Amino acid sequence: MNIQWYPGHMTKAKRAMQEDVKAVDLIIEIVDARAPMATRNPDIESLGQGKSRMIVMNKADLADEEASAAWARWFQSKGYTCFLMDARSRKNLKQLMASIDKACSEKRERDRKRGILNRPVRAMVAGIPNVGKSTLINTIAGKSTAKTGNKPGVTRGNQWIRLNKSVELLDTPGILWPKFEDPKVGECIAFLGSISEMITIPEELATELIRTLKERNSCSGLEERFGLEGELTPSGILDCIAEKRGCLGPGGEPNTEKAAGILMNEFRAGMLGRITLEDVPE
Ligand SMILES: Nc1nc2c(ncn2[C@@H]2O[C@H](COP(=O)(O)OP(=O)(O)OP(=O)(O)O)[C@@H](O)[C@H]2O)c(=O)[nH]1
Ligand SMILES: [Mg+2]
Repeated sequence: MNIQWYPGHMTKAKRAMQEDVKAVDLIIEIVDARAPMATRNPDIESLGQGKSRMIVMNKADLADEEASAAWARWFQSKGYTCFLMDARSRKNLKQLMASIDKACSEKRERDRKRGILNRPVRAMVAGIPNVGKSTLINTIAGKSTAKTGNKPGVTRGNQWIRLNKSVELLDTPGILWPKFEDPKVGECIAFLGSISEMITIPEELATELIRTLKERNSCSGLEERFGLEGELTPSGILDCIAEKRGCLGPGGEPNTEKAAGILMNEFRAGMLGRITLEDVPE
C-alpha cells in the first residue's frame, strides 16, 4: 500500500516549530513504542540540531514488553536518553522530570555563568500525530490544559504550558514528512492511527494489518478475540470478523468495511494483545 499524508497544516506547523525551536533548550521527541523507528520523524531529528534531546517511547502499555526493553537499550546505545511511558499515568513521572532537569543542567550552568538566574528550562514536545504529546504534557502538568483526542491532528498550533517557575513545555501539532520512502513506514504509521482515516481505504488497511500480524507471528490475540479457526486468508479473516460481530448487509453478506473499522479500533486499543510491529535493527 502506498500511503502519503502531508497536508498543508503540517507544513505550517513545521515552520512555526522551526521558529519556536530557537527559544527551546530541549526537545522531547515522542515516538510510539509499538514502532519506535517508523514513528520517528526525520524532520524533527534535524529540527533539533544542537539542542539537548530525549526520546519518550510512549504507549508502552500497548507494546510488547521485551521488544520495548530491546528498543530502549538500542536507543541508549546510540547515545539517547530514552524513556518508556504510558502518558496517561503518573508512573515514571518523577524519573522523567529528573531526566528533563539533567538534560538541561549544562544550559543552566551556562546561564548561571553569564549571570542569568532562574530562567526557566524550555522544552519542545514533538512527534508525529496521535502519539500522545498533549496527553503527556497534561499528565506532567497535573491538569488538562492541552486538548487531546483519539485521532491524528488534534493539536493545531504551538502552545506553551508553564509547569512551574523552572520548566515550560511547548505542545506542538503532530507532523509527518513529505514522503515515506519505504511504503512499510507509511503503513505502520497508519496501523497505529497516526494517518487521517480520510485517506486510507478501511478494508485495504485492515487486510494489510492482518498480513503484517501473520508475518510477525503476532496473530494469537487476533485469533482468540474473534474465535478464528483454521487457515484463513486476510480477507477471509475480515469476512469472519464481520460475521462474528454481526456486520452483515441486507442480503446477509459480510460488511467488510465495518469489520475493518472494528479490527483497526481494537488493534489500536491493544485488545489483540501487546504487539510491537518493528524489530531493533541488526
Ligand atoms: N494506551 C495509551 N493511550 C495513550 C497514551 N498516550 C496517549 N494516549 C491516547 O492517544 C490518543 C492521542 O493522544 P494525544 O495526546 O491527543 O496525541 P497527540 O500526540 O497530542 O496528537 P496530535 O495533537 O493529533 O498530534 C488519546 O486518545 C490518548 O488518550 C499511552 O501512553 N497509552
Ligand atoms: Mg496534541
